Amino acid sequence: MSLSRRRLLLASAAGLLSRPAGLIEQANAAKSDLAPIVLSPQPLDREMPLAGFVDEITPTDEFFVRSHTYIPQVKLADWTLKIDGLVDHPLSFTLADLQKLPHTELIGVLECAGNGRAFYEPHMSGAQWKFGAVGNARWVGVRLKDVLQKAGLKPGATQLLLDGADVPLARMPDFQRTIEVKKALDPDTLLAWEMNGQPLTPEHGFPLRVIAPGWAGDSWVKWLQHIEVLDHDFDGFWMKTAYRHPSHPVAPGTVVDAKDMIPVTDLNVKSVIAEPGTWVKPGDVPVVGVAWSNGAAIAKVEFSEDGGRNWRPTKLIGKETKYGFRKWSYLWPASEGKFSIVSRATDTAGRTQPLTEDWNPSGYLWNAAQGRDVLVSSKRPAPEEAATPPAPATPPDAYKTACMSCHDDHMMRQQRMTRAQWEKEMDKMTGWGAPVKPEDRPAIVDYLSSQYKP
Ligand SMILES: Nc1nc2c(c(=O)[nH]1)N[C@H]1C(S)=C(S)[C@@H](COP(=O)(O)O)O[C@H]1N2
Ligand SMILES: [Mo]
Repeated sequence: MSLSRRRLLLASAAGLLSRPAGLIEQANAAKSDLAPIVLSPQPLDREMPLAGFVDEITPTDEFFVRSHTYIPQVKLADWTLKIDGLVDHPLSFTLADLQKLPHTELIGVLECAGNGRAFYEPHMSGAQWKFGAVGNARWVGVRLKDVLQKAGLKPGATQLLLDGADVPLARMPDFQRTIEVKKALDPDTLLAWEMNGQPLTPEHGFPLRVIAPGWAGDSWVKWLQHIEVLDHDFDGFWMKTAYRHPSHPVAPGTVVDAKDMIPVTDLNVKSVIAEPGTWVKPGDVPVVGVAWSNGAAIAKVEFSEDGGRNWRPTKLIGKETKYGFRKWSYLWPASEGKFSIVSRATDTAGRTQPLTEDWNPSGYLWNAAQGRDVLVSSKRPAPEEAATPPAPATPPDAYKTACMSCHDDHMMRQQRMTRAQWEKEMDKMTGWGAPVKPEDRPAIVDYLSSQYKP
């Protein structure tokens, strides 16, 4: 469905269609708003633009994609799910075997732990996600608990090691994650083969992925092919080092001791304004958006036109689902001027979005209420003169072999790091097998820290 059509349906459903002509004009002006934002084409990291938040269920082709390595093309005929380790019966399932178990459907938000990383100061390395590394889908599959029951957990089982069919680049550690047996036995934790009524696409984990509702995306393992039941914590890179955040607030820029870092699990309460975009005509302007939390229902969403000084109640619309997006709307009497519009959600567990975010070293779980500029004017603003970017410096030849064998310039262009941060990144990447000759390293770091600085 086209964006303009979606907007009209939405506005009329919400009883907001007071100025249809203006709405159509504005919708047409903003059609390009729906193009996905590609942070990195290979490995694919793609974010949903703000206009995508008009939907309660995110269409699959607009849904963000986050992959640490290249997307594997799994052939169903060659694929099985193996379960072994601390189980009574090690088993191997085909997709048809799994589909004989009772099916469950769940509507749930998948959000990357790094969503909002771009807003942290000081900046840190990693994909510079803004708002759209999150979506809400209808997932169908089996309960993980039913699958585990067939295999039989042995006493002492504490963790499930989950591995997908993706293969790491160079010496980068394989993406392997664990979840506690307690989360695995939760009746809402699924192994899903369907997203929004269709088989999973390769990007989203065909043929099978983990659905860990209420938890950040790093636990939602894609292309799942192996579950090993363990009686201990797993110390692979993606558990022991990555996806951890401080157990207590730290000053921005702090190097946090490993013993004070805990795994990222639950999502934070959060909301986003889908509409209006950057320009609207004065009048009663329909403001719409979504809110979500970690499985606690949304109690209220408030709206501010002045950067969070004064708040107005909004109306919760659509359907309440435990783990899904909750839509909300507000009819904003907007007069001419420039505004900083913000929304703030509160869940039924009493959590509210903060106005400022506590910093953490990897930039996880941003949920501060985030203001955004909108111009209210009866005249369409002249398109902004795109500033001519300075001609890029010529990278040293070694940069191409060292960095561009796995990455793409897109990844670099997002980064805004100090020389010390680039040195640290070089240590990590050479450790993972980036082909860097020691004598070439200073020139590469010179280039990176002069081109991609704070
Ligand atoms: N096997 C595997 N599973 C994975 C990943 C991955 O790189 N490999 N990325 C994870 C992360 S960090 C996120 S945020 C989600 C993204 O899911 P999506 O691409 O379907 O939106 O998948 C998770 N599952
Ligand atoms: Mo993620």
